Amino acid sequence: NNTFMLVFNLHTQPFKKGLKKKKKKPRGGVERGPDVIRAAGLVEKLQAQGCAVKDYGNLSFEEVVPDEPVGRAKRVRAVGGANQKLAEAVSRVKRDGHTAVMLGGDHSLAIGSIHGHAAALQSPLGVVWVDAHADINTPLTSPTGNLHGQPMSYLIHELQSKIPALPSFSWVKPCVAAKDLVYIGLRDVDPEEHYILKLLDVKTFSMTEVDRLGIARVMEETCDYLTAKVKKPIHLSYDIDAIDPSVTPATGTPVVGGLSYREGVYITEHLCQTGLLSAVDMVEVNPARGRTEDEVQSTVRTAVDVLLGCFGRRREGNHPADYRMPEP
Ligand code: 4U7
Ligand code: MN
Ligand code: MN
Ligand code: MN
Repeated sequence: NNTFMLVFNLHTQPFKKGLKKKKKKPRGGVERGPDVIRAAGLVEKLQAQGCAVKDYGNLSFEEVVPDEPVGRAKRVRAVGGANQKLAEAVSRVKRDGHTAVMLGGDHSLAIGSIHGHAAALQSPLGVVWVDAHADINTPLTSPTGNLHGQPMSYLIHELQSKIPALPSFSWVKPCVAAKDLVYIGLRDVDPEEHYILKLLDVKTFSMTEVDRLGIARVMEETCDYLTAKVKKPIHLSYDIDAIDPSVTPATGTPVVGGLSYREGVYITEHLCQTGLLSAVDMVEVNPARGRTEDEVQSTVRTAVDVLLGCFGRRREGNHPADYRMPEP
């Protein structure tokens, strides 16, 4: 297994004002996700299972001040600029033939991550979006103005006529066809997003379908659907809030009724064995949102296990191909 890994950090949400006053020791926000995932031993564990890993460290971005809202959309210039930088970095790593892993940070990093991935390929890519949310609001439909609820809208060809011009977003070109996108785990979809999903006939496996079909059938159908005509490289964008908050509570927008730990890991085991997994985002791990250290650890360990599953870890066990039993 000769996987090369890229670890990036992108945070696009500011510290909440007042956090420092309320809590004696501010624990940081979603921008601390990558460091707690590293501290849980991600790189070492991947190496132990035979992956060649390179940690590129955190990408750094300049503060953009002032970054006044554009309509309702918040922090547009910072997020646009940061994603442009991320996209270039991801492209470089993909052109070198490696698998890219992006650690967030919030889900707005998928704009640069998927854009950079697509730009490096000669052919279209398939996107598997594992999330409680659809993250397909346009800047004009978004009820919150938060860009982490909008990334897919900028990337889908079919939505381009609905996207207004935004500062620092002119480089973003749509690069995913609506038919090449599959959602898994949905259970908190805004009415405007639901309209978009129906309008574009996007393939969705909400928690209702996970309940009805079981995760094994969901994954078979996901892969059959994406590879029906050609085997496309897969971009997995994994929001930790897809998993139930009883397991992964340390995240910004937890929603009850999510995937179990086992379902969450099964998704990655299945995608790994297709051999098509080409890039992975792991986003929305936010240590500041855990109420106890146990809550943080449970969230972070689950995120690590999800990533290990992407790179060959099996629950039945693993052994190196060249293993020899000791002779007496
Ligand atoms: B996440 C929301 F309105 N839909 O657009 C929005 F409910 O990356 C939530 O999936 C988005 O965590 C959640 O702000 C973004 C809201
Ligand atoms: Mn998300
Ligand atoms: Mn989400
Ligand atoms: Mn969120």
